[in-house]
Amino acid sequence: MAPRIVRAACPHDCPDTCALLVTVEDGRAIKVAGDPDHPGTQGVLCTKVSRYTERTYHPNRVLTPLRRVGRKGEGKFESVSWDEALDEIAARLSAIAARNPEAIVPYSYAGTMGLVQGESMAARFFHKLGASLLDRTICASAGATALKYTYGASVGMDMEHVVDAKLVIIWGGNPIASNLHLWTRVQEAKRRGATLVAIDPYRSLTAEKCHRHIAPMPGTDGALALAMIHILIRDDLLDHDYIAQHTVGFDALRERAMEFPPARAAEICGVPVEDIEWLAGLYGNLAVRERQPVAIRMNYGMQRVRGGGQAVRAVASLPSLVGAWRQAAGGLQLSTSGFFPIDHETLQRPDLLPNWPSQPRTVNMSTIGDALLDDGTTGKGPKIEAVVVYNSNPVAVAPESVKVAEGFAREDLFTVVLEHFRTDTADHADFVLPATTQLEHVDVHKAYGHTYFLANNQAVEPLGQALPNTEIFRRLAARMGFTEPCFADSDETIASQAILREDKRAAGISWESLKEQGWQKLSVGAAPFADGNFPTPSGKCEFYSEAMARDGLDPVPAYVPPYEAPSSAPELAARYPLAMISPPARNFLNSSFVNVDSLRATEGEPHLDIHPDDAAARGIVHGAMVRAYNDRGSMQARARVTDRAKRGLVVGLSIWWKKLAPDGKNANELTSQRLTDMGRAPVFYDCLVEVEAVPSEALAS
Ligand SMILES: Nc1nc2c(c(=O)[nH]1)N[C@H]1C(S)=C(S)[C@@H](COP(=O)(O)OP(=O)(O)OC[C@H]3O[C@@H](n4cnc5c(=O)[nH]c(N)nc54)[C@H](O)[C@@H]3O)O[C@H]1N2
Ligand SMILES: Nc1nc2c(c(=O)[nH]1)N[C@H]1C(S)=C(S)[C@@H](COP(=O)(O)OP(=O)(O)OC[C@H]3O[C@@H](n4cnc5c(=O)[nH]c(N)nc54)[C@H](O)[C@@H]3O)O[C@H]1N2
Ligand SMILES: [Mo]
Repeated sequence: MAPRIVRAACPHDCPDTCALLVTVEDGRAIKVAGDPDHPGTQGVLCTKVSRYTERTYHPNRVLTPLRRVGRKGEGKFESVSWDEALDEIAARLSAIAARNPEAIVPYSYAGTMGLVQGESMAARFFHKLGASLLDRTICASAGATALKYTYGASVGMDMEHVVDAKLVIIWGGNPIASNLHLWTRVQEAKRRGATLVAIDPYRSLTAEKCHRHIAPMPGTDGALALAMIHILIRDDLLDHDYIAQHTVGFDALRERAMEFPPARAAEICGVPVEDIEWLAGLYGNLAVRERQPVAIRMNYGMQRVRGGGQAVRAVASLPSLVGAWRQAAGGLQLSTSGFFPIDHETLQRPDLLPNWPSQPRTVNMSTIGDALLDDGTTGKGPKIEAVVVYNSNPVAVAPESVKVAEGFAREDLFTVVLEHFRTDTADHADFVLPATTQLEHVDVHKAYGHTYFLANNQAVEPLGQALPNTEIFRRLAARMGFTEPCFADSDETIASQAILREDKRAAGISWESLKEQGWQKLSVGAAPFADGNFPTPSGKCEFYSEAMARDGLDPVPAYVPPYEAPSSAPELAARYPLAMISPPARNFLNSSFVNVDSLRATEGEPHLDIHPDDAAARGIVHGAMVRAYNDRGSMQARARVTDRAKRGLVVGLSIWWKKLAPDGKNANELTSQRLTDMGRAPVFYDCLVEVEAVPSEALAS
């Protein structure tokens, strides 16, 4: 048979959400390529996803249901039939639910971003069951909450226009690793004369290619942004008309910014005062005096600290002060997901909850370690008796993972994991259920870095006995006696339910047209906030937020210092003087792909980048094995002595599978379960450690 090409979508948690063309020959996917016609993808894929077939046909795919035979965490399983597995799971969940369904917790994140495999049948199942709700905070909720208060939703400029910007500020992001298709456009902007600036404590792959790199200590961006606002006001680099017509709370913002003269911010951030003056001057002059487009690509790296939400609010105020929104190539983007009209109610059916509209308790995924170790007497609801994990690998990705692993190792916990592979989490499961990959199922996708809906048509039959998440929950629902018609919806039906077609942004877009064409752009204007019209209660950009005041938060953008920094925790900093961050490695996607040999080979082994002065003070030489530690845990890594890490900072690119690391540990052994100022999100990059050389006889084998 001649090869055929199937239109698909990249399922991964990345702003680019690429349009794929899958070549299928004799029922096997032989190639995954980027769609040359999709304006974002432009025919190019990242190294990881161009290797997608290596992942799908990986020899270690879980292809039958597995039942645990060893200790929890040991990873010893036997194959069982689907009937055996589902019968026993349904019986166990029914027994727990009969006592208290809130003792059951679903745990999922963005292993696939698909609306069908990500949120539909599973959500219906757990709603009907009355299980605990999961607060999905592990990535973006501090920034998303801040945007909601400031702009009204996760909305921003369309990066297709960034090629025409004259200044591009990449703030807390590393697009070469984590937003590759934006980088292509930013380079085009550079060719057309734009100045590129990176704001990042680390000289990342991206920062080293920008014209200027400003390196604040982690968690200090709020002070930096407030000092920029100070300078814009001081030097009258303001779009007074835009401020008057399309913002609220300028006076309050001015008052706050006056507390942050550049010299103070320079001290807090550990950056030269000239850098702040230069950046604010360039930004304000280009936008206000020369009427040139200035763009900020903010990313999630900067909100993984205590003050992450307020920092996002401060940065998000900048484009409104200088009227950058007036031009399509100006403004700011953190996320575009709020533009997508999605029918979450139909997908998830919250009305199936037993006591709808009253809600069961909510468990925050970012503190799953503490939640699993809670004995049920602390007032936070019943002791957790069962966890069903899908689309996530919490033992590797959730903070303070010593506790997460301890929780998942509880012998009295019943754990089911739907997975492609035997991850660190799957090793703790009572049952591992084989899930299909993106090539083996149907889905529909929105994006958070662009404004296209995408279809994922099924390219090949499921491998082995793998089933889509939806089908696994459909079968479980049947066994639990759930008879609502929505439990019989096919994946095609669910895909067709996802888009709110009456919303004018979805004009002309339906599942039928999407699966034919592969992708379709939302109707969102080129400069969506040129005339204000922010989706806030006031319709304006809210420097001052009534809603925040009501929610007990500081209603004006503020600087909230990190939990763990010399200024806020001197005693802790005396013992653990180095700030550690663990942002994504280029060849991994969170913890996905770590087990693809060719990609892991490129990353080599876990590394820790440390400044030459900090290394010398500890007798650490380049290439030595080191141990980073604090009161929560430790991990080993190979030292790279480099001034990419500024003084006082160490960087361990992540997220390694623990069992593929030399000592069976990763960066999350060190991170804490404390939460951000808003959005209840984790503070992965707000983490003090000490580092020591590992004597060679103590090396983990
Ligand atoms: N290759 C690859 N791509 C990915 C991912 C991946 O794991 N691998 N993950 C995906 C996911 S889930 C997400 S959420 C995004 C994340 O991607 P980004 O939003 O780009 O965020 P991070 O990668 O967390 O961090 C980006 C940069 O922020 C810097 N940073 C850390 N702390 C601070 C700070 O306090 N202030 C400032 N200004 N900068 C700071 C880091 O040094 C890093 O270089 O990428 C997605 N894309
Ligand atoms: N130290 C540190 N920790 C971090 C971060 C960091 O920068 N540093 N980043 C954080 C961020 S931004 C995020 S988003 C989280 C990410 O955390 P997760 O969303 O848990 O992401 P992954 O680690 O990629 O795990 C996803 C799992 O889902 C599985 N999967 C994929 N598709 C399917 C499917 O269709 N069905 C089923 N059943 N399974 C599927 C994959 O095999 C994979 O094991 O990690 C967070 N943790
Ligand atoms: Mo994320």
